[in-house]
Amino acid sequence: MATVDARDLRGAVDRAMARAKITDIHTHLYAPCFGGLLSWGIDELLTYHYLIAEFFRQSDLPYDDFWKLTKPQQANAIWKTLFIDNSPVSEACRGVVTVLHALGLDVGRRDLASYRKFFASQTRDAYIGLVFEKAGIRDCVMTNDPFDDVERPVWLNGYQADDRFKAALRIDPVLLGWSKSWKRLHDWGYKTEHRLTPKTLREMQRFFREWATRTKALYVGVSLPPTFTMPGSDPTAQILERALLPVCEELNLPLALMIGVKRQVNPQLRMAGDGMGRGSVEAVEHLCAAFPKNKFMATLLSRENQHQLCVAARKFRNLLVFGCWWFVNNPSIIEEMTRERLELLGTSMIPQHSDARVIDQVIYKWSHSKRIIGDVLASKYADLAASGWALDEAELQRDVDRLLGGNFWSFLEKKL
Ligand code: FIX
Ligand code: ZN
Repeated sequence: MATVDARDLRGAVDRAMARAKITDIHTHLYAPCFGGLLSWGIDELLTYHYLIAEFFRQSDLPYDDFWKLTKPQQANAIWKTLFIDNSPVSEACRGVVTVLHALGLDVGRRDLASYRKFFASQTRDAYIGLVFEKAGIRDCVMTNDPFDDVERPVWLNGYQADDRFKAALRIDPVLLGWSKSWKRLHDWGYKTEHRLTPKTLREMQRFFREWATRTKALYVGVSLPPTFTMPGSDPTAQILERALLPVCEELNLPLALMIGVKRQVNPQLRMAGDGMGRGSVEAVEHLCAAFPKNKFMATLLSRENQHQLCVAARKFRNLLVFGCWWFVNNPSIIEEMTRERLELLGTSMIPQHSDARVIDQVIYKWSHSKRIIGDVLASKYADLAASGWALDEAELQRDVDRLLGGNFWSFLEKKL
């Protein structure tokens, strides 16, 4: 292939990104067989918990009065408050505008009723294909929770594979709430008790093994509070060390550590009520060093953790940094994180995931992020070109393919 023209680096990056088969490695989307768990459409977009948090900043409506509204009524209130009475400049608000525009709807009319008519004319399964195509993603990874009473029965009886929706086994209740979750495992036939006896640990491992196998999980995931530390004698540390990590090593499954979430800092906001704090990169370093045959993916919620996490990743080949998670998934911070990652890690990282909860969101989360990632990548290539480096088009495509999916899939294959 030809050398990339240094005057057209940005265009070449865009074309490479358009050709890339993107894997969205962390979402809250669901395959069609999970029915109503898969959210889509304008009222779901408008009642996304990010927008609910922003709504309450601009409205004096009592929390309980909002929660009594139907979803369309909530969407109407959010639309009026955040899009009509105020300009939708926040990332989550702009995302809705991006989605409507990408679907060919006239956002200039600001006519919510007409948008509802469009969505009402869609069939869900055809719409999924349209959204994936517009977002330019090939497949995504779900967040699969055996403790979810709606999701679990589908896995036990009724799951239908859809290659666009891969699984990840999410086990927060085990790692963070063992005092309660041991009983649920016991009800499901695992001989567990609250005390972490050898038998309980063996049965917990059977649970991990059976669910990782049942779901064909690509990785195991957990979100952890800013206070998460390792090593430790607390149940979280003990379960990680003595039960979960040996199974992850046995099955060659990465453990995705998502650190920094403070759940329910304002319970009146319900799912919108989670906050964040600065986490401990030392805990990640300890795990990578103490478990050299385990693979770890990590994303941290605090901007203040990002540089240290990149340096930690330079020390451990069993650590793969990924995404601009949640409260750092904003253009100003995505730009900074992508730049420092490329400067410290080269292309050995995963710049983004969407965390989409409503399938339409992948359109905006990816278009907004690809623009920023493309800008930063092109600027790094320009720096190279300024030093005389001639970039081959095939090399550019190779880099982009790796960043947008390839690094993830090769990390899954990696044997330590
Ligand atoms: O723990 C997580 O997977 C978080 O991403 C979610 O809890 C959070 O609600 C979210 O969707 C953020 O984008
Ligand atoms: Zn998430």
